Amino acid sequence: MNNLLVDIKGGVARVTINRPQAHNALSKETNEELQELATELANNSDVRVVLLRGAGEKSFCAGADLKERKGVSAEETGPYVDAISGAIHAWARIPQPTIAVVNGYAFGGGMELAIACDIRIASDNAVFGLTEVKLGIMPGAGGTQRLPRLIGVAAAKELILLGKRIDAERALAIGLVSAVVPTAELDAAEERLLSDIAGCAPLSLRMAKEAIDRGVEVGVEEGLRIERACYERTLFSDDRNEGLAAFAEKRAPRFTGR
Ligand code: CO8
Repeated sequence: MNNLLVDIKGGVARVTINRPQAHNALSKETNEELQELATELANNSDVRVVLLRGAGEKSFCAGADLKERKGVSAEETGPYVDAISGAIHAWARIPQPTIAVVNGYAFGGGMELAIACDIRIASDNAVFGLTEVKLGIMPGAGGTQRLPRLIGVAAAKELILLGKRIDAERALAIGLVSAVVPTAELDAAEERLLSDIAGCAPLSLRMAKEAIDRGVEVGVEEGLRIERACYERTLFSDDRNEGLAAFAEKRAPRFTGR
């Protein structure tokens, strides 16, 4: 891939948007690669968890590639915006847990990509913003839908309707990120999360994620039915038997994902 670095090892897929000269902005090709990769990762049963970050220390991702976009003709606009929204929605559909490691600016589509992930941690120099209203557009790749579900309607409206840029400390206060650490400690924070996740059964993680993601879209009764169906997928799994055996034998479980 020309714009992404991908390293898959020990069940962990580390993906880096590698356009530091453009603050990791989302060119059409980057979006196509992100979408293709999301599908590949979703179908890779060896991958237990996916990490996403931006190259360098300045930016996670500065959103749509505004320079490229300026040259896009009226006829090309449809496929162009489909590429960015398609990439971000594909990322949200990855069934394994996804973690955005926000190492700097996350603006526009970059912030939409971060909120399409399950967990976000940030460096203390991170800045978040859905800045689209300042550019004559509006968030169109999930920003108006995923952000209110994450942080509530009032806080989401404040950010979106003012095109406001907020720092990492405020992002933590409103629940947009779960941890903020100095840039130099970001790798260690990432490792702690990975180590926590390594102790969890992969199928349990997928099923719990599916129950949450589908459940928030429906009423509680329907949500409870979804939860039960997902629960039953874990109930008859090898990992459930392994979890019980490990508890009885006072040892760490060896989960296989089956
Ligand atoms: N696209 C392309 N190039 C960029 C972008 C970008 N988004 N951001 C920065 N760059 C480039 C600059 O043009 C500059 O290039 P050059 O060196 O050739 O002049 C280089 O990166 C360095 O940038 P700066 O000199 O500006 O660096 P600073 O450190 O001063 O500032 C910022 C960095 C804060 C990131 C600043 O560049 C900035 O504010 N960028 C714009 C951020 C923004 O508003 N993003 C939102 C874009 S809109 C969007 O994402 C909409 C998605 C909607 C999807 C809808 C689908 C249906």
